[in-house]
Amino acid sequence: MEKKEQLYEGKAKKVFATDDANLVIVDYKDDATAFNGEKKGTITGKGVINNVMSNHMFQLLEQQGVPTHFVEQLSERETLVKKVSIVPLEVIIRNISAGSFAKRFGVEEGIVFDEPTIEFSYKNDELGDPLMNAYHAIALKAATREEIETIKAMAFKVNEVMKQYFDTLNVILVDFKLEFGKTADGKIVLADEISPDTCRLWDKTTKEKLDKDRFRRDMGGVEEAYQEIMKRVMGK
Ligand code: U5P
Repeated sequence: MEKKEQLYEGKAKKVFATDDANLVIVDYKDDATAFNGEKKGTITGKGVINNVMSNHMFQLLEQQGVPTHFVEQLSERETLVKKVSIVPLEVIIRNISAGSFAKRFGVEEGIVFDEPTIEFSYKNDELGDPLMNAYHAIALKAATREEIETIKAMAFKVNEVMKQYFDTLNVILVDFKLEFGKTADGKIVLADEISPDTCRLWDKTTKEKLDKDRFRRDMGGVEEAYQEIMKRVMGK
């Protein structure tokens, strides 16, 4: 598969065209940002970890019946994926209070919910990804009602698969963000990435944070946390 011109550069990834119009190559960077790009830094080795871990998660989810954009890992940092148009929604599932939920509702972190929650934010950097509900998404033509129902069902399914999987690694899946894409034939598939950048992952025994909150909150031990998750996921 030939890597052609760069189509897009985001905060953590670059996307390149290939000689197949339906496939693109994602190239993961070590660049890290938080708070809508206000905080910038580098997490050495993050690109490799996020690439390998995302591909592992996407393959696990495919086995469990969740369609994803994943095609084939090409190198440590590069993966061939289906070309999709990204649905401009960030879909966040929470099992335990943390982050913006704890702040918005004035509660402490660590409250275990009886049921997972779902929320959407509008993918728009200029506006700071504002929170939105399904009606707003339909009004803005971000997605149709049917697409939103598909996305919701897929997101809860992803949660069930991932919660069980991380439990076997002695990790609690606190919350995470998903993005979905539409293929050329209009099918909704899971896209973007699943990594310590996009999930809150706590050690089950010590409750130690093993995710990007260590970078966001200047807690130190950022690289070590990413490596620890990689070790548990890949067994190395
Ligand atoms: N999250 C992202 N990207 C964002 C915002 C949030 O991946 O731009 C993820 C966080 O890593 C966390 C979840 O797992 O979504 C909820 O974040 P927050 O709304 O509590 O900040």
